Amino acid sequence: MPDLPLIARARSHSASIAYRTASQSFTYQDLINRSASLATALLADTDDLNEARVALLVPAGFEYSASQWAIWRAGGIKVPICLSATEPEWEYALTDSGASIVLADKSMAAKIAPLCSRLGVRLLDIDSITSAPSKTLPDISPDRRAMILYTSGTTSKPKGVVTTHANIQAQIESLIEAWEWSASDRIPLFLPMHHIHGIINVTSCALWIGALIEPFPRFDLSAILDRVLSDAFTLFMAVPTIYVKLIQALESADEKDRAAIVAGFARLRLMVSGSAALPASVHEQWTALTGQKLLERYGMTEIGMAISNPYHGERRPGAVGKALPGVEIRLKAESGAIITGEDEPGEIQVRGPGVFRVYWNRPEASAESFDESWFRTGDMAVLERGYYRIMGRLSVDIIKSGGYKLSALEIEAALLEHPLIAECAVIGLPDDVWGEAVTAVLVLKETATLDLPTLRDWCKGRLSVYKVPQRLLVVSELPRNAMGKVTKPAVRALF
Ligand code: MCA
Ligand code: AMP
Repeated sequence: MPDLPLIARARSHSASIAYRTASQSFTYQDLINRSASLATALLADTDDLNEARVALLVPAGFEYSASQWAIWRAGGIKVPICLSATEPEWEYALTDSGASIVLADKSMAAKIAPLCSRLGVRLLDIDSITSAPSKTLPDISPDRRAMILYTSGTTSKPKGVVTTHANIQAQIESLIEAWEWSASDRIPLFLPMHHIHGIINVTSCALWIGALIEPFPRFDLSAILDRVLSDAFTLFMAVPTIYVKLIQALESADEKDRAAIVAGFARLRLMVSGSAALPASVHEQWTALTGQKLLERYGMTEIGMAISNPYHGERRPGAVGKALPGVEIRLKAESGAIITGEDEPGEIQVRGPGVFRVYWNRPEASAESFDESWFRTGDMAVLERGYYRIMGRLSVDIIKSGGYKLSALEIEAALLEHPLIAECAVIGLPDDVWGEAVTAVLVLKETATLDLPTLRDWCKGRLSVYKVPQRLLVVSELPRNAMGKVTKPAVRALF
């Protein structure tokens, strides 16, 4: 039976190193073998998972990718969930996706076991699975659904973005071509593995081409800088917040250290920024420090990467470049007209083989997100001298903080559970490090008082750390329009 293309490709570079840490290396053959064992355990006494949803709760690294391949080779749909999410957030992802299995490593398994037993979900601890004899694995067609990624949007709760194997392959091949990935590339991995940036741009591209990944348990600045110094990498991909943190670190380093680290960065073949707007000032500061011109690109969970500055040619600060290979872009004006010239802003709409199928179990939201065959991103852009420039989002209820997309509505719903909060409005305010800072404007119940540390403390266990408000303003009433509706621009004007 034919292998999934990514497995067939891995066989062709089976002896190369796929993952390397300070203490261990794993080859592509190790990935093939380990994923076969895990797939066998997942299948138990069935022949095919037939698109059963398998939630993945494994830290970034060899075992994560082996687990991902195992789910796919067994015929399941991978639902990666955030390692640091709260129990209510995990419960939502498991119940919304209808996951029947959770695949976790030993330490995460211990944390999620009570939830699994409450929900009646099978929990498989990968550390308890040694090299089981591998059974015959099912034939997987490219049209089969492969992944559900939860993304926040204009609805309170995150929606599950469903992509097929063919969608994922198209997303990978587009980046391999545009950014000239090769088997000799080496890339650090420090991004979360429940979002496309870490899953597709870093690991899937690397594993497709036979490159090497060096995983870090978290964004550990000094460990990463150490490895940059040792020329461990050829490629580097990060969100703008990380570049801001790198600049701060370099500026506070002593002269000798700074010169050595800067020289390390200067030797990289390519450094990419994305997931949120890279301020032109950060782009320029990075070039001034290292001589590297960051390549900024634009993407979205629903479509993969869509627009990119070129690998060869001008990388323009403040702009995201042109459509990537295989991706069609159009701008649609508020009037409904398709924009054909430059300098006129419109909504970015995207078409191509990488674009997702539907939101899981949400036919209405799925239908609304397409304009005929074009996906409506909700982002505004303008074409200037041949390059797209992102102007912002159509919805005020979407916040981007540290590269994470957050729903103001979801945070508001959580805050309204607080016994002292009568009303609230959540907005994102510009922030030099995080891009936007989650900001809560509250009306408290009579005579109540609440300060930011107390509110943040209360949020722990309810909201992931990056959703917890960073700023707080208490008011006696929220600004409303004539219809009585809270108006976010007026809330913003309070600052
Ligand atoms: C954490 N902290 C924050 C935030 N997050 N403060 C303000 N705003 C935030 N968003 C605080 C914590 O409360 C903590 O405070 C301190 O920062 C350290 O927290 P930690 O989580 O350890 O932070 P970090 O490790 O330094 O994380 C920063 C990070 C991370 C590495 C930039 O946010 C990250 O990995 N972001 C990437 C997300 C991503 O991959 N997005 C791509 C989505 P205290 O010290 O007081 O406790 S995919 C996408 O967008 C599309 C497809 C695309 O185009 O890529
Ligand atoms: P996500 O849902 O996490 O995939 O986030 C996708 C969103 O991130 C897009 O709709 C944009 O709003 C934003 N985004 C991604 N890349 C960029 C970029 N280079 N510049 C501005 N916004 C970006």
